[in-house]
Amino acid sequence: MKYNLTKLKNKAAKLRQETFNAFIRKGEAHLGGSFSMIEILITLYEIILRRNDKFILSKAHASFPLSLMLKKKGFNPKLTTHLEIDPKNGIHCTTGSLGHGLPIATGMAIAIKKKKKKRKIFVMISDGECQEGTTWESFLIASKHKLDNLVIIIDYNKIQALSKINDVLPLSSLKKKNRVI
Ligand SMILES: Cc1ncc(C[n+]2csc(CCOP(=O)(O)OP(=O)(O)O)c2C)c(N)n1
Ligand SMILES: [Mg+2]
Repeated sequence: MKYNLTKLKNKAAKLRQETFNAFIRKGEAHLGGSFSMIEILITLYEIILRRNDKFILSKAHASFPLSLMLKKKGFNPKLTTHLEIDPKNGIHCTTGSLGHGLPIATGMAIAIKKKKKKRKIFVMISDGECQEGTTWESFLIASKHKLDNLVIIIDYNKIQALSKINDVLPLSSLKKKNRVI
């Protein structure tokens, strides 16, 4: 896999700046959760995703960097906090109410596995969403159905809105829990 790290870093810095400007313009919040996932987004869209793969942003309160990046790629998604389904513009389901993106992605992965299609579903969830029941149900279902076409990325930024994960509800040994599943 060939890539130019300096170019990728520059793209991330530019997207971070554009995200900040858009927040100022629109007067929106959730800057921390948006900034923490920018490098992951750049890596996915520049290196990892193949043509028929789908990416779902479950933590859609932080949708600005995704929408701004999709615009650069020729799509035209709405620039709003929370995402509304718009497949022709790269938004494959409605997300924003936390804990929903992963269950939807899991269902999509089961469907494409049954149809024996080669594509993969990538989904980014937040560490805050790991406190939710729907997330654990999805982990268990993905494991039972051996969903090797589902890639779950957890943005473990240790914050949730204005608090720290460890102060609200710690996720201790997240790695171990996932290994067991
Ligand atoms: C079901 C639900 N409850 C509450 C909210 C309000 N809310 C928006 S962001 C957020 C916490 C964000 O923290 P985290 O989920 O860890 O995402 P991060 O921004 O840190 O990536 C909350 C509680 C919501 N969007 N959905
Ligand atoms: Mg968080």
